[in-house]
Formats: sequence, C-alpha cells, structure tokens
Amino acid sequence: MSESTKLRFLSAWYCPFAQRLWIALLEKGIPFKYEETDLSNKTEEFLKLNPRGLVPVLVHDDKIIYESAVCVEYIDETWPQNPKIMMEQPYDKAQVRIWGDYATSKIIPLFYSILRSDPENLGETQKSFVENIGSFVKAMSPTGNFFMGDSFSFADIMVYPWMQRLEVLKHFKNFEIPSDIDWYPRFQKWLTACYERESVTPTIPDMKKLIPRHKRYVKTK
Ligand SMILES: N[C@@H](CCC(=O)N[C@@H](CS)C(=O)NCC(=O)O)C(=O)O
Repeated sequence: MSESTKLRFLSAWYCPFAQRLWIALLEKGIPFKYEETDLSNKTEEFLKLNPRGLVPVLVHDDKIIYESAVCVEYIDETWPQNPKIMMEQPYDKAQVRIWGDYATSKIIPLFYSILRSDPENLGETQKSFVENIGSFVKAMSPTGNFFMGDSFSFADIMVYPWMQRLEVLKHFKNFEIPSDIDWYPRFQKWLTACYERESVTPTIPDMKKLIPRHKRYVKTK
C-alpha cells in the first residue's frame, strides 16, 4: 500500500461480521486503521458511510464498501499479493463461494434462532443447526486443516466467527456439538487450526465480555 493510501476499518469489537473482515485484513497483511463504532449512538458521519447502519464498513481513500463478504472479496482483489483468500481456479472459487453462502444462509441464522428459541422449539432448531454444520464439515477437504485443505480461504472466514462463539450457546442453552458424531474430529481439527492462525487469534474477543452481550437475544421461560 502506498504511503498516501488510507484504509479505515469501522468495526465493533463484538461483531462477528466485522471479525470476518478483520481476519481478512490481517491475513493479507494490509495496514489499516481500526475504528470502534458505537452502534447504540450512530453518528451522521457513520450513517452517511453506510446508510444501512451496519458494521463492518471499509473506507479506502474516497471509496466506501460495506457488507462483510463483499469487503473480504474487495480487499483480496485490491491487494492481490499472497496469501489469496479467494481461490485461483474458477471451480475452487465456486466451492468457497457456495459454502460461504451456505454458512450465511443456513448456519448463522440458526445460531441466533437457538438463542431466541422457546424451550419447546429448541430441540428441532438445535438438530437443524448440527445437521447444517455437519454438511459444511463434510464438504471440507478430507486432508489438511482448512476447508480447502492447506489453504485458509473465504469459506473458513465466512463461518469461523460463529463457530468460535459456540461457547455462547453452551452458556445460555447448554448446547454443544455432540462429540460422538462422525464428523466431529474433522470439525475439531478445523476449529483448532483456525483458532491458532496468526490472522485469527488477535481478532478473538474476550468471552467474559462477549457472552453477556448476547443476553438480549435470549428467550427463557
Ligand atoms: N450483512 C451484514 C451484517 C452486519 C451486521 O449485522 N452488523 C451488526 C453488528 S454484528 C450491526 O452493525 N448492527 C447494527 C446495530 O446493532 O444497530 C454484513 O455481512 O456485513
């Protein structure tokens, strides 16, 4: 990045969507300015940057980009130096997009549904959540640590922040992935490898602070 290029990353420390972009920025080794946003008191400047009022937002010189998946692709394409986050080959690229989208549409909403569930609906929601995580894990390369094997990619980044937050579900709903399920060892290997990745570790929030933030979603009876 040239001296004159400015990259601002508007985030909120607890936001898993912003964490996606944070991981990507560290993965690429791009200098950026982290700016914590108070979402309970959105400024006019913030709403001008993203009229949807959501973090993350990326401000690259005079260009404004939002929506976490779009931001991740934007930085990968704008700074094409290694490591690549999207895959090079069109078929591989299609795979990580298919499974990144699967995480967003079929896994993440169920994370919040579990928190919101009445005790009587909890079982069904948990079952679907486990099934969908299972489909994701079974689509992973059987070898290597990450979704695409040795390459850490878009697919890992799209889902990891929520898998790292499974402790939240354990805390409020006593939910855990059953350890006797056939895909569990592959899942654990993936989870550990992501947790230990240099671009991921610094983005992991303090769980003691993070867990109470989820109270507002939780339904108890
Ligand atoms: N689809 C968006 C979702 C981002 C999102 O929901 N961010 C939350 C924080 S985790 C937010 O900014 N919420 C606004 C608010 O709380 O008012 C993305 O992928 O970037």
